[in-house]
Amino acid sequence: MLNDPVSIFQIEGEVVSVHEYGEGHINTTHKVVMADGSEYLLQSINTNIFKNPDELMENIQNVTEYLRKVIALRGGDPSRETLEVIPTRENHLYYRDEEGTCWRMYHFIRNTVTYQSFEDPAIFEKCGKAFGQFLADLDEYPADSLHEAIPDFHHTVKRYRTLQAAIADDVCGRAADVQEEIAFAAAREDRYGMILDALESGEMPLRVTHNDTKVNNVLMDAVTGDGICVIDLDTVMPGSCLYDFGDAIRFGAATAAEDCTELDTMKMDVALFEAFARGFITGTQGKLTPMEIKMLPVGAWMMTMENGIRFLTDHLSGDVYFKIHHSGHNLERCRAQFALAADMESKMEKLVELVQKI
Ligand code: ADP
Ligand code: GN1
Ligand code: MG
Repeated sequence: MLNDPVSIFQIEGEVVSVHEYGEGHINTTHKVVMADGSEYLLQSINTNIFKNPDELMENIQNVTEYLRKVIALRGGDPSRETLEVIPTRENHLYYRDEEGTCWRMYHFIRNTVTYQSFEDPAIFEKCGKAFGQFLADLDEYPADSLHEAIPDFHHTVKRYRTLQAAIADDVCGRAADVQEEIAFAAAREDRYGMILDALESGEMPLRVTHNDTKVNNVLMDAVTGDGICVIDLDTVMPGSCLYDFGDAIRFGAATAAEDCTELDTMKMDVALFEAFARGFITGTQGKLTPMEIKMLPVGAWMMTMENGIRFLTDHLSGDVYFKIHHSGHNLERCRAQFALAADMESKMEKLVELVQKI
């Protein structure tokens, strides 16, 4: 842990507490409380995953600066509706300690909550609106100026190839026990290129997207429930709106947790799907093309399969990517994702009808 954040970052006063915070699988987050009641968010960046923290932080700084202007122009509150990086005393965007750990600090956005799941479609609709609005706000952002923090992040075909390589290597000797999951992924191989093909042929536009729209990556107002601020901007890169829509549905419209072990409880809630879709389409302010709207349900399925494939890959590789809380955790996550994808398949026609109607 950092000894004295005040000596490192441009904040003043006396620290009264620092404690671990949030439920992310990648970075480690702390909330810092000061004697005068002000609060900050201190994060160590996972540099196993984000190999170039300079580029990463440059992306975040540029995107948030841009968003502040857009938010002000549309009459919003830039201090609450986007992240603000607090630089170090030497004016760097992050601090590298003696052990090589990289730390960054943000203003803490108060009076907000993050949800791990939703029951009320009206609140989930607000979450959809926030993610849709995020795309609309970045609609004219110069995509070429973004560094690609993780190349091929949503290249589902390559994600599947990585799984195949992990099966072949079988470094932990776990492949024999997961034949059912391997077969589930293999049976769907011909569909993993659906979004990539549409992007490549130009049928669907490449946009600046968030790419990690797990619903706990939007801060919601504690009183009104409105989606206030989209956070976790590490993976903002060119992509498809289907990735952002899809990942949020995968996590937030599921009837059980991402790692649930009672697989028959893992379904997609159609009412939640519909609410989120309405919010998302509204938030994007007419920017989505008819083809994108039609393919939104495919995005949800693709992101669910992709995460299942990634969890299975990590299980086979010895749990080197996602934080786990117990042995076998990534396999549980994989199974839950595959159960959810199977349920989505059975509802696909209905979902396509729904988004057309919206
Ligand atoms: P990870 O990449 O590990 O998911 P996040 O950046 O999403 O890390 O942060 C983890 C959690 O911390 C979030 O889900 C949210 O609850 C909280 N959080 C992050 N940034 C802020 C902020 N600026 N203000 C208030 N809460 C925040
Ligand atoms: C990670 O950082 P977090 O916990 O919001 C991951 C996502 C996965 C998600 C699965 C950079 O998201 O891609 O969908 O876990 N982020 C990265 O829960 O790999
Ligand atoms: Mg997060």
